[in-house]
Amino acid sequence: PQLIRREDYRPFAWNVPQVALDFVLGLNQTRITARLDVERNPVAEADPTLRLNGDGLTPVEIRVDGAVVQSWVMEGADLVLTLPGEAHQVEIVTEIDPSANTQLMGLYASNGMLCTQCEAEGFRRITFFPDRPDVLSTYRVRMSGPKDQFPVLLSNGNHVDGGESAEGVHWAEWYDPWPKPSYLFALVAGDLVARKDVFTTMSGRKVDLAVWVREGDLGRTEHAMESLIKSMKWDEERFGREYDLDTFNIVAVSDFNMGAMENKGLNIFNTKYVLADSDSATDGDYDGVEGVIGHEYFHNWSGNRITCRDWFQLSLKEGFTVLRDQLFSQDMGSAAVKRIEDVRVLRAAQFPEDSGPLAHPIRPDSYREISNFYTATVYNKGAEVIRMMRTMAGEERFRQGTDLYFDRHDGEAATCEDFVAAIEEGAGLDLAQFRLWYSQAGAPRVTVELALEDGEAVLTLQQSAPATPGQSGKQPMPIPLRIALFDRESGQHGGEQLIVLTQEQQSFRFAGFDQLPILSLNRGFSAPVAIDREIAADDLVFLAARDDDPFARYEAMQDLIVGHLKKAIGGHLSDDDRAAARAAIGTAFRAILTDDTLDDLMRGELMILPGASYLAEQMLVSDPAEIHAEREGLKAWLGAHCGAELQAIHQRASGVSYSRDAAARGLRKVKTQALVYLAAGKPELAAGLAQDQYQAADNMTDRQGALMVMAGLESPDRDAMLSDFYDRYRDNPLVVDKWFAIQAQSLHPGALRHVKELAEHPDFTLRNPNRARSLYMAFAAASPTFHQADGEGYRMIADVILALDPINPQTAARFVPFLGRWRRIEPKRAAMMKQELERIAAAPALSRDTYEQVSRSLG
Ligand code: B3K
Ligand code: ZN
Repeated sequence: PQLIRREDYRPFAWNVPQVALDFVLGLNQTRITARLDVERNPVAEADPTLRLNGDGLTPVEIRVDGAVVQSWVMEGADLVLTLPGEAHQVEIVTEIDPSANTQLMGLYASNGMLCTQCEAEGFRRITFFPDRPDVLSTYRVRMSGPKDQFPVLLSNGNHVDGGESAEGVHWAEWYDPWPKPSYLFALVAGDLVARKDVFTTMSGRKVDLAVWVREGDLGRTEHAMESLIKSMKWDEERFGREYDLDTFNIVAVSDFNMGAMENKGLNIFNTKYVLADSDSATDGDYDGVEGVIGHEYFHNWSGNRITCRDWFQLSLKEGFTVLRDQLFSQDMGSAAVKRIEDVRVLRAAQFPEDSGPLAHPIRPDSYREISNFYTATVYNKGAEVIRMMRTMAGEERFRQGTDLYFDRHDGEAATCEDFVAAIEEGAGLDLAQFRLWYSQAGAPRVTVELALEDGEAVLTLQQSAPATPGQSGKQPMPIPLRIALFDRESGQHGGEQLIVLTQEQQSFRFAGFDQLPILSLNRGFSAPVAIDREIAADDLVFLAARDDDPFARYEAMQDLIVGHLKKAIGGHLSDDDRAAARAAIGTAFRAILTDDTLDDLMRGELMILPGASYLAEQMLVSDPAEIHAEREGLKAWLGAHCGAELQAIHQRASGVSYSRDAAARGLRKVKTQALVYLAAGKPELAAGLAQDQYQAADNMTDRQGALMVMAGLESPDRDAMLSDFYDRYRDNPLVVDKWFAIQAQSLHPGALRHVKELAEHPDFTLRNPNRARSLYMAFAAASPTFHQADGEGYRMIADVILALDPINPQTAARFVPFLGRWRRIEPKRAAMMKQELERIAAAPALSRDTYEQVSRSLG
């Protein structure tokens, strides 16, 4: 497959101001007539050929200006026409079989309904078209089909007309007045019901809102609708963005490759991010729904009104929209807890990507398959990069920057450079050097030294960025660090400051210290960097207990634990040293468990141990079994050492009836956290408590928490609890997904065997992405047995990739990074992982998606 380069971008030779699509719908056969008004693009190099992308299509009929033509050619999958004049009308008929579309890209059937997914390049599986984000058109869409099968017919924009055309056949016409690229096109036809509401925008316009689901799911749509209304309001208040159509539709679909899609006026969602009620959704699921509904809604401005010039600019819409959804969730709940969660996600998913074979800048330079670049780097690091601009500008000036961006580029297909230039001007920042964050991959490492010189605290920082594929010798980048210096006597600091490290090495001096202060650094995680510093365990214990920045407090606790585990994993600890380190951690941990000033949501956050993948990041090469053993060992020690406090927490949190307020959520969080530690330290006691928690549960958070803990134990009650859960929820696919995932990611030593057995379960299928992920993604990401010494976990995941690739390449390719980390794993396992990658590479007819990921991982 061909390598596509950012520097090769050229505008398209033709504009397509208007598109009219006519769909004659059927599950097994849909006929599409596409009428494109095309005219030469004055800013592009003149070219009489019109190249229309296709993927698996054959033209049934082609007309130019009303007359059938034969003078077209196929070049690969694309259709090429030669057009003599300045402007023409091109009409193309195609036929497709949605029921055979297992890739879930383009128009496909799901559960008897029809729906679309076009980003990034799915539209070309429906009709021939310049399927690139810089070709913007207005769309008029007519659909017709059997009324009993497809009573609801939806597309982008506003419903303009409809009726019955024959006995039992009806049609609808939708018109979207906002020019958009083809990737934002959407269509839904099916037997659906809606929860409806109305939103009045800031200028007083009424918008009809609807959340469409299958009939039995209507009772689980309240939270989605509330989240949508909150999002609309929030975007008006925080970013001055108003909605721009008369209708906003959300449709929930159970077969979906990712979370959701921001199609103009018609968002299509994975059911996982729409449906929620207390019986079937955890607190985390509720947050997921709110966050994703917000994210897709916010795309209406950051993505749809202003879209991307080309796919290399993906972070323009995704990084910015992730930042917007993060800020939204911060405002809707606990800002501190949300920030910690976002950093945890970044460290678990993005840091490993940035330090492995798939590392790429947030604005990549080349790709073979764009689906592979919807990554944690483009999304989450992209958000961090924009957050840094916001930190440097301050909230108000940042808003002036985004206002300018929205004003200046409304209606355009823009670039990351356009965004940076608008923020630079609007916020009044100099971002010349900052632009390196868009072009350099890899997380910078900052080394820290603090010294006392003549009554001044001298902070010396040094930055270095690791080499990444295709990039060595990096330049220093501006790194904004929020810091505070705590006086040892008073335990206070004299105010937070923002310093920006711009050089490779730089010293900052702070007057008025006759004793070395305790440094609180990168508060709020103001920069997405790794910090390297020697700091006394006592100072970390102080910060973990006393820092007034909640993130810094969390970080101190993490540092304390990471520092210890790193040494322990290397086997460099004497028994005495281990005991001393554990004692320090135990002191800090107990303080967290018993601090009355902490709210429980925050307490629950502070209790979480650094994840295995974050720990692995700290070492050049590591042994997953050692990491697991040391991490679990510490957990067990804490569980035993703080057993009484943990039990007290569990008891305090039990018997409180369900509510969604922060206090009740906090209690549920610490309840299961306490159980997790007790399970490690006092397994028999924990099994009993898990049983109580499960039986008493009046909500999914408690029930799932208890089951998760039980699934990791060798308890006689384990099987019964798992069966009970399954029997109770067998008709709810999202909860059955949980049931698969809980077993796949459990701490049980037999997890690999369980996964193999579950693959034979009648409810298991590779064809549904949620289900495939619930078993195998959960396993590869979390089960210690993925790294089983005999390589069986690696073999199984490689087999899954090979089996899934012909069905759904996009989803198959998502499993490759788990094997791709081989260079960072101890040699024996590394060899086995590499061997599996080679086995995949050797398979015939590999998809572009999987081929690209495997070859980068081996390269
Ligand atoms: N923009 C879509 C992602 C599409 C992924 C295509 N492989 C959802 C989102 O980020 O909002
Ligand atoms: Zn997005």
